[in-house]
Amino acid sequence: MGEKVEVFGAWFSPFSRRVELALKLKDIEYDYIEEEVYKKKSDLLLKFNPVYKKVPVFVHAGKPIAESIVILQYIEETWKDNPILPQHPYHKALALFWANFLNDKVLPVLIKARRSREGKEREEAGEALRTLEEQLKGKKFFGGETLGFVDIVANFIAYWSPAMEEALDVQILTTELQKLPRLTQWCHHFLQHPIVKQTLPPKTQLLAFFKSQFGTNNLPSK
Ligand SMILES: N[C@@H](CCC(=O)N[C@@H](CS)C(=O)NCC(=O)O)C(=O)O
Repeated sequence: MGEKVEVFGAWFSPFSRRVELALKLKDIEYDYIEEEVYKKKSDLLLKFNPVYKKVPVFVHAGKPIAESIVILQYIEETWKDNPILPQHPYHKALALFWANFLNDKVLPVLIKARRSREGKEREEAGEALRTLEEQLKGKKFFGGETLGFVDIVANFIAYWSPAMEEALDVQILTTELQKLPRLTQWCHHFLQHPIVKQTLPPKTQLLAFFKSQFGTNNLPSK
């Protein structure tokens, strides 16, 4: 497949890094274009993702696709080598179910709990994380022995959310993880993966960015 592959991303974005991780796992060469999403979005980004105006945007042979999970599915269907999803339709559907659970449930409840710092939101986050803990019974990664689609989507649990908590001096995920040995082990395996390591932004830079962007002065009062 000789057509041009481009990723419009942001260095700090876990969503952009999901796409880069999938491409690296499949050994696909791509051009990376850094977007200043919180300063000035480029005309090209607005043209390619007029609905959400967010990164990542994946452009294959000039054709844009937005939303990291949709992009990952496209990559998987286009480049069949080194699959990241199971082949069987049922197992594939389950992987997509858990990927969506991570994006639509776990991520929002962690953000909500971090903002409110109240018991109810904390409990909701704990419950979502315990559900993930159950999924890891007898497994190294969500997909089994090798890192796959669900692990890629879960990247924020291992790196970005703990960094955000450190930057903002909140302990939601960090506290829950102490009670969740499988998820803690999963974080460890994920972070130790040689290709994952290539996609993690430098910690000090990330902490400084989170502090400046989302620090106390920028948080809603409740
Ligand atoms: N659901 C999207 C989320 C993408 C997203 O939130 N991107 C952020 C950067 S981490 C962004 O571009 N924000 C710019 C904005 O909100 O205007 C995905 O999975 O790709």
